[in-house]
Amino acid sequence: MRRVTLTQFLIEQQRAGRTNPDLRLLIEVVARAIKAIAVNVSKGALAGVLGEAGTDNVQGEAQKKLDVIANEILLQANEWGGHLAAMASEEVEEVHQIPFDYPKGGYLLLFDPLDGSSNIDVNISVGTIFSVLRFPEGVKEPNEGCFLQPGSEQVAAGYALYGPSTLLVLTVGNGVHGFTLDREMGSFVYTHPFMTVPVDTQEFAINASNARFWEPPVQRYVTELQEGKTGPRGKDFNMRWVASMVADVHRILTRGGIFMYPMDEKCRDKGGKLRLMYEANPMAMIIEQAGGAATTGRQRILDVQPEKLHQRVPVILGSTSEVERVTRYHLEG
Ligand code: AFP
Repeated sequence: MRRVTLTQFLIEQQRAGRTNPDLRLLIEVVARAIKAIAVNVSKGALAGVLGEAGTDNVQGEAQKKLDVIANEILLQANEWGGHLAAMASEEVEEVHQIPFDYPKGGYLLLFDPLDGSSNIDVNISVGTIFSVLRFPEGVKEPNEGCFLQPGSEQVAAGYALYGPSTLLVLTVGNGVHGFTLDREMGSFVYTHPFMTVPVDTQEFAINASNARFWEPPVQRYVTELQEGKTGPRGKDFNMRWVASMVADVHRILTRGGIFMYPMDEKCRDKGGKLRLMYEANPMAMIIEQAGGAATTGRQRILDVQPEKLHQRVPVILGSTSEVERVTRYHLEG
């Protein structure tokens, strides 16, 4: 069987007019950074990378050493190539400017360097999520305003899953494609062409410890799932919750299901739990490109007009019929 690497895949996408040299370079550089993060994640205690860094990020959450390392790897890898105008990271409050000695390019890169990092110390899968936007024309100095584009404007989105194998899942607006890292060769191999969210599902993912804080539509929906064969759905459902969004979303891409971090009374004052620009938007683009749906419960995620770089939103995504049902419950209520 012909082994297609990420590089070959991207060149073929470019020949077909779906990417250009700058976007190709951007994705290749992100993939290279992901390989470096994978090395650190897999070494764990041997490299002394577990545990707290002793600092808080912009969200006031304790940073893990690997949060800081992954962030540095992504920033440094992407500064010099000339393809970016600026970057934004979950771990950095302000826009990260490209240093003066490097040329600037036409794209903006946003990322959550290590999603699910509370799972690092217990050796459970974590991930990296990224989103690519165009740098608006006519703007001289990149600022926060340049980033405040709805998710529908993304030109590419992807994630890396550091699990038993390291996977890179990517969309440039032409379906969702998965690559597995061949550790010996050091290259990503095209292993999952045109991934689609299976339509039929019997699995849901939600942090059920928040049940008493949920809004009535989510209470209603989850209760119906739990009632299984004896309830209105007439079939049993199973529940999974990894608490690494990347791992939960990847499972849904592979075998279907619905993922919810809905609005609840605990996170209402923040607007939700997950971040719009570098968690919800890229995952929503991937899920839609794979034939699924993604809403806040009240609105398509990709239509949300961002107001702040580190804005949070409720997230409901996965198999279309399930997402539509729970969204309908919100709109009816
Ligand atoms: P951390 O990166 O702080 O571990 O947060 C992970 C996350 O943003 C997302 O990946 C999970 O789905 C969600 O939070 C888990 O939240 P709970 O800890 O409330 O279950």
